[in-house]
Amino acid sequence: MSGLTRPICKHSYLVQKIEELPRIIKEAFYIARSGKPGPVSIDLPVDVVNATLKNYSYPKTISLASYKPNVKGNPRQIEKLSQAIKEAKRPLLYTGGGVISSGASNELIKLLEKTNIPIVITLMGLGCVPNSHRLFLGMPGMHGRVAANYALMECDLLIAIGVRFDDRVTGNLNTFAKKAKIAHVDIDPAEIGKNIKVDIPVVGDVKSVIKDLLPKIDKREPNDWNRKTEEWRKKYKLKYNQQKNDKILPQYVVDCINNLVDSNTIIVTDVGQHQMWAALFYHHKKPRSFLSSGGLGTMGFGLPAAMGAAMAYPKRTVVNIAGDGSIQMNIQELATCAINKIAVKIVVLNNSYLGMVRQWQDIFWKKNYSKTCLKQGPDCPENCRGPGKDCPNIYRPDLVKIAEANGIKGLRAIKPSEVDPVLKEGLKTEGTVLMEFIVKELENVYPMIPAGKSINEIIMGEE
Ligand SMILES: Cc1ncc(C[n+]2csc(CCOP(=O)(O)OP(=O)(O)O)c2C)c(N)n1
Repeated sequence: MSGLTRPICKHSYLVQKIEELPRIIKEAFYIARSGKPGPVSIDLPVDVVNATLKNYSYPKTISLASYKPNVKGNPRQIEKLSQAIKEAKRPLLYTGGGVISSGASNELIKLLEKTNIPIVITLMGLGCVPNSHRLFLGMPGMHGRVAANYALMECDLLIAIGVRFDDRVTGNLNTFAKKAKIAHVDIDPAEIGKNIKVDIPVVGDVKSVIKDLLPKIDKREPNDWNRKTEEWRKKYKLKYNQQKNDKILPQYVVDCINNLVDSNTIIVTDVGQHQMWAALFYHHKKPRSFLSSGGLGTMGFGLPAAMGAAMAYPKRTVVNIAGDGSIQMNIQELATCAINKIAVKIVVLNNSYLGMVRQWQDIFWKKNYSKTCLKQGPDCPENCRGPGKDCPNIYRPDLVKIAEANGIKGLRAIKPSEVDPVLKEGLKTEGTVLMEFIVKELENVYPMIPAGKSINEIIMGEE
């Protein structure tokens, strides 16, 4: 087991003697929570589980020779960064999950206020600064906002904080932020220089580094660059047109959620198109309030993660925005919710497809919708090009019935006019509720920069 978990965990322990257990537990929690947080696995063989340890105590201190996270940034590197900010004409902040892990939102907002530097925030960082902040340009990358991507293309100083230059953000590395000097602040030295050459590396905890940086920089007034980025933000708005559609648009459902929940709400997503619509259209207000599986995004993450959030914060509303594919990965947990009274509000954006894969088949594989239609049945043509008017296959699983069979309330909206009432009823109902929204099947997430391409190859999508 420890061999299996080692490559996918931050650390893996195999307890061989019961006497080791207190030290291992103490170390495991320390490793999991410190530095760059990550899972630690403790493998307990059955003889250890059955053994008894008398008079145990946890060690008071921890000393791990090979693990000493460097919290304090090097003052000379911080000085270099402050100098670069002074000299830059077109600086840009590129921030991510590290800001949230480090609890550095307040410090980051102070940095924004003092410097007026525009900011882009990755999927894992959403909420570290509220979307409503005047300097926020949006999420960057493959499904990011145009303004955020144009800013990455044109900046002359990129201040990357708690990010990892993920390929979904950078696209083609040969053209990414080509005009910029790059500074990278991260607690994990292995992240620095991993994907991109960095001019000013700063190894340290994000919060500590920003705190040290703040007194070293002068107030910076908005300039032409601010006006330019603001112009892009106003010109390239995220849009959808529910009025023009008789089918429910997924973006509209997310927008309606915005109007009905308070700022304490925790949004949890699965993986797919719905994840991108939640990231783009939800009004993120606070850190640690948007849980999503980034990187190797795993379908089925949403419901269990939402259950964990609901158990940790029983007074906060927890909404799991899921796809009809993802929800079925761990749908058995509906019973766990019912038995343990775990209140998760599940919003399924049901497009009858593994939508994100279908979108790629649509754009890059000549609409060869292979194995992505979830209502596929025996009469389906081998190379279906999408649901024709007479599609005979309506074997879509009835999610409302599945919810009810597990002792959970199920609601469904088919027409746009039903979206708001269903959400209102679902959100005010106590306990777990599954709300199914039958959305337009072939809607795509735009804008989109195809994998490995440059920002100027962006596909804007239809009006
Ligand atoms: C466990 C797992 N299998 C496969 C994938 C690849 N994948 C990414 S998105 C996606 C489709 C998700 O479909 P759905 O949950 O219905 O969401 P939609 O894209 O339709 O919103 C798939 C298959 C994945 N991310 N995780």
